[in-house]
Amino acid sequence: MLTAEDKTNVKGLFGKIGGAIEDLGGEALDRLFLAYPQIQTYFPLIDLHQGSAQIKAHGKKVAAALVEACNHIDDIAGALSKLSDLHAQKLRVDPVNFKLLGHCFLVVVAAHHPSLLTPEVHASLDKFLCAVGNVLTAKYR
Ligand code: HEG
Repeated sequence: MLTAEDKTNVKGLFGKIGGAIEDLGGEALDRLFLAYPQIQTYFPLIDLHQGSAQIKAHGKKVAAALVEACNHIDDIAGALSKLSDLHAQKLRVDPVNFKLLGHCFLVVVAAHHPSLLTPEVHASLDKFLCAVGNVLTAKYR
């Protein structure tokens, strides 16, 4: 459950990161594919070399979805409903992978914005990413 303080923290963080979040999405994916190579099997059609144009493009989409979730933080399930259908029913991504991507995203935020990621914001961002992952894996049955 995201508290009112978590929501404020996440909105504040996203506001400060601004448009740069698109690049963070791509970097998080670079780390995901390098650190956890088994995940590559979900993306047979993408050029998975670090920094590739396709990873950047996909990172933008992931980042946009995170921004959408942040903008509708009181109804993440509603905001990401179509994406939830896609991931759970079509792509059938093993839920553990959302924790790995969330972790990579958190690391990238820490690397680029160390001063923004206070322990409180860290905890709130972690909870937010977890909430997004839960929504994207909620429709398996
Ligand atoms: Mg997913 C497509 C967002 C985790 C595998 N993902 C997409 C798309 C978005 C998105 C916005 C594009 C949808 C479209 O084109 O209509 N993904 C998204 C978020 C998160 C996430 C916000 C978690 C924070 N995705 C995720 C994970 C995996 C995965 C953990 C697998 C390990 N996503 C995946 C695949 C596709 C998408 C295989 C299709 C890629 C393609 O079109 O080639």
